[in-house]
Amino acid sequence: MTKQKGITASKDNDFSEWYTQVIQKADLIEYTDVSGCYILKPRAYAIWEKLQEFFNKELKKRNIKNAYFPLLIPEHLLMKEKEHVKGFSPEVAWVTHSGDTKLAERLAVRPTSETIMYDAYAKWIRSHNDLPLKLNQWCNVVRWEFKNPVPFLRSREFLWQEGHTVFATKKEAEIEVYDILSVYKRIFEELYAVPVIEGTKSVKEKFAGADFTTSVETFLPSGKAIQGATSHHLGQNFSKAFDITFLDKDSNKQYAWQNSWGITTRSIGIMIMMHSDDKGLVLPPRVAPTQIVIVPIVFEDSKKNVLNKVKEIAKQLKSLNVEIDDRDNYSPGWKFNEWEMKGIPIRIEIGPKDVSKNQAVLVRRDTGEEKIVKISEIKTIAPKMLDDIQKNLFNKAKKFMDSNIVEVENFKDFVKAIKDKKMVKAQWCNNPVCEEKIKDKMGGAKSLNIPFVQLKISGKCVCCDEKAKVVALFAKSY
Ligand code: 86X
Repeated sequence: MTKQKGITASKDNDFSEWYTQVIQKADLIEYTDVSGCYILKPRAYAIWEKLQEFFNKELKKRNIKNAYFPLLIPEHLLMKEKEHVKGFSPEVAWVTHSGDTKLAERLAVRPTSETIMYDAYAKWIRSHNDLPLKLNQWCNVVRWEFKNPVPFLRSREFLWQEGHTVFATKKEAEIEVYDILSVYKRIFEELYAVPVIEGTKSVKEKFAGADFTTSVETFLPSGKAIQGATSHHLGQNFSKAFDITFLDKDSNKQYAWQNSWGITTRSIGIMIMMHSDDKGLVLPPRVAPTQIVIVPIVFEDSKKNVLNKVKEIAKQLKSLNVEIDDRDNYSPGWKFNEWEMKGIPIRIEIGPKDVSKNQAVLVRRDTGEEKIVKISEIKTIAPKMLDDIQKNLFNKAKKFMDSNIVEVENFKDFVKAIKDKKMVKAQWCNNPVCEEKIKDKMGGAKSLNIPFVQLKISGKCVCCDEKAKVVALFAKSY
C-alpha cells in the first residue's frame, strides 16, 4: 500500500509553505514552467463554476448580458486613455510577431478590457434609447506582475468577470455600483463563508480612471488583509476619452455615466487561506464540488452487504453531491486522510458492524466531530450538518476577523498595531500625502477602505493632526 504524506507544514508556523502544500495536495493547483501561471485543476475550476452560477443568476435579475470581446487590444486603443494605463504599463504583455514577421502594430494581451469595450460602446450608443447598456464578460486577463506570485492570489494570468455598464444618469450608475458590491459581499459571505467589509477606497488607492472605487476587504490568518472585489463608478471619465455620448430627450448631446466591476479567481485563494487547517483544505459546503464522501470499510466476507448499504445511503442523498470511494487498493485510514486533505465537508464511514446496527458514522471536516446516525435518518441529518458547517465556518472567520481589528486613537498605538499584524481602524484625513507617509512609516501598510458603516468622526487625523474626515481601515495587505 502506498504511504500517503499529509501536510507537513503548519498554518501558524509557516503559512506560505503550508498554503503551497494545501493547494497541491488538495489537487487544486499544478505549477507550470511559466512563473505565475498555474493550472486550475478540476477541483479548483469547479469552485469557480459555483461562483459563475451564482453570479450569472444575479446578472440575469439585473438584465445584464454576457458578451465576449477580443483578447488582443491594438496599442493605439490601449493608449487612448494614457492617464489610466500610466502606472500599469510595465505589466502589459505584448504580441509583436506572427511567426517571424513583425506586426504593423503591437497587440496587448488584455490586462482589463475598458479600452476595447468602450471603443465599441462609442459606436453602439447614439440616443438615450440605447441606454442603459449593461454587459459582462467572463474571461482571462494577463498582468505581468513582478511581485512574487502566489497561486490564486497573485498570478500573472487569472480568470475574472468584468462588468462594464453605461447609463444616461449619474444617479442610476451610482445605485448600481453599490448594488453590485453587495452581490460580491454575498459571494464571499454566503458561498465562501468569508466575512468582508464593504467600503470606499481612499483617494490614493482608488482606480485612477474612477470617480470613486468601492471594495470588499477581509483579513487572512497570514496576518495580512486582502481586497476581495471592486466596483467602480467611472463618472464621465471614460465617456469623455472614448466619446461615448447620447442624445437626450431634448436632443442635447450628453456624455454617458459608467461603472465597471470585477471579481477574480483570487477569491478562491482567500477562501482556502481563511478556512483550511493543518490537515489540508476545508471547503464550505456551498462551493464544495463533492459535499459528502462515503467510505465503506470492507472485509472480504461482508463486502457485498456493506456496499449495498452504501448505495442505499447515496440514493437517499441524491439531492447533494455525493461521492463513493470504493477503491480497494487503499485502506480506509488512507482514504480518510485523502478526503480530509481535499476538504470534503462530510465523510460517512460504514463497516459491517455499522450495517448490522443499521447505522453509519458521520464525520465533520470543520470540527472533526463524529456522529453515529441511523441510516434512515441520514437524509435529514446530513443536509442540516452541511448548513451547520457552512455557518460555523463563517462564524469562526467572522470572530477571527473582528478580533483582529484594533481601534486606535494615536500614532504610537497605530504603529504598534500594524507591527502586531492587526487591522487598524482610525480617524483619518484621507489625504494621499498623509497615506504615503503612513506607508513609509508602517512598512508598507496602506488603507484598505473607508467602511460604509462609519463611526462618529470627532477628532484629528491619527497621523498628521489635520482634521479627521473619515474612519478608515489600514493593514499590511496582499
Ligand atoms: C484597473 C479596473 C477595473 C474592470 C476593475 O477593477 C474591475 C473590472 N476593470 C482595472 N486596472 C487597469 O486599468 C490596468 C490597466 C493596464 Cl494597462 C494594466 F496593465 C493593468 C491594469 N490593472 C488594473
